[in-house]
Amino acid sequence: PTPWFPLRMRDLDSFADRVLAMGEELASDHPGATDPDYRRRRGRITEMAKAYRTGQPLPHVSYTPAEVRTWGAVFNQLTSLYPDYACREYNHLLPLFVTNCGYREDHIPQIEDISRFLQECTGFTLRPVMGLLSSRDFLNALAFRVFHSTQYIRHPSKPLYTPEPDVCHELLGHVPLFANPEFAAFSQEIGLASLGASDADVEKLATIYWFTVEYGLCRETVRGPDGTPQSVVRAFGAGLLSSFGELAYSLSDQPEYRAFEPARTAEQKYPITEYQPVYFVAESFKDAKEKVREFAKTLQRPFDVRYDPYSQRVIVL
Ligand code: H2B
Ligand code: FE
Repeated sequence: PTPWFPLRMRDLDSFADRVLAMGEELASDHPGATDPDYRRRRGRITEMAKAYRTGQPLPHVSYTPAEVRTWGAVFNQLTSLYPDYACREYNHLLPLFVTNCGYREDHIPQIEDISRFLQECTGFTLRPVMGLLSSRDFLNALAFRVFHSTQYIRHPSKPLYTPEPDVCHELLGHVPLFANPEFAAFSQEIGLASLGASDADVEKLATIYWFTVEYGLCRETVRGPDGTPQSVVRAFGAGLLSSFGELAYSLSDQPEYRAFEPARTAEQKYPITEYQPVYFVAESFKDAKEKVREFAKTLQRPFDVRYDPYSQRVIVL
C-alpha cells in the first residue's frame, strides 16, 4: 500500500506535533540541557510552532539582546568566509536578504519577512517547526515549495556549535538559495519524488538531500589572477554554509570528492556528528535537478505526481 502523503497545503498542518527529537526535550549532551532559562525560552518558541496552522501569520519572535549577540558572532564569522567559499549563486543572493529581510549582525531576521520575500522570488515559503521532522514529512513539504524552519537559537555557551538545526543554520545556511529558481526547482524535485514513496526510497532521497541541500559542493568557473578561466569547487550545502569549521575543511585537500550521481550518492553512508569524509560535487543546480528527475523515474511508485501552484495541490497521475 502507498504510504499517506499530503495533497493540499494545509495537510502539512498534521506534521506540527510529529517531531522526532529536540522538540520539547533536549538530549543530555545538548549545550543547553542543564540551563533552565534556555529550556523555558525554547519551550515558548516551539509552542508557537506547534500551534501554527496554514494561512496564519508566521510567529514573530522578539529575540533578546543575548540571542542577538549569539547570532551576531555566527553572522560575522560566516560572512567573512563566504566570498572565498560559498558558491556564486549564494554570494549573489545574500545581499538581497540584507536589503529585503534585515540580515544584519545586530538583527535576527523574522521568518515572516523571509517567507514573504522568498515567495516573490520562487514561490518558496517557510513554516515554523518545533524540531527535527521525519525525513518523509520534511521532504514531502518540499514538494509544495515549503521549508520547515526552526526559530530558536543555539546555546550561547557554544556559539559556533549546534547539534541540531537552529535559526542560524536555517537563515544563513538554507534560506538564501531558495531564492534561486534552479535550486528551488531542484529542492522541489526531491520533494515530489518523496510523496508516497516506500521507506527505502525515502531513505535514498534523504541521502541525496544530505549530500546536496545539506553538504553539497558545486563546480564553477572563475577568472584566475591572469584572467584565464579556472574551474573551482565551492559550497552550496546549508550544513557547510552555516559551519565555520566545516566550510573551510570541505574545501581543503582533506576530504574526498566524488561527482554527484544520484544512484550512487543515494547509497553513500555518512556520519552525522563529524565532518563528512566524502562530498559530492554537482555540475550545476540545473544538472542536479535533471539527474534527480531521471533518478526518481527509477524508484518504485505506481503513479506520477505534479504540483499545481494555483491551487497549491498535488495532482496524482
Ligand atoms: N527536520 C527539520 N526540522 N529540519 C531539517 O533540516 C531536517 C528535518 N532535515 N528532518 C531532514 C530530516 C534531513 O536530514 C533528511 C531529509 O532526512
Ligand atoms: Fe538543514
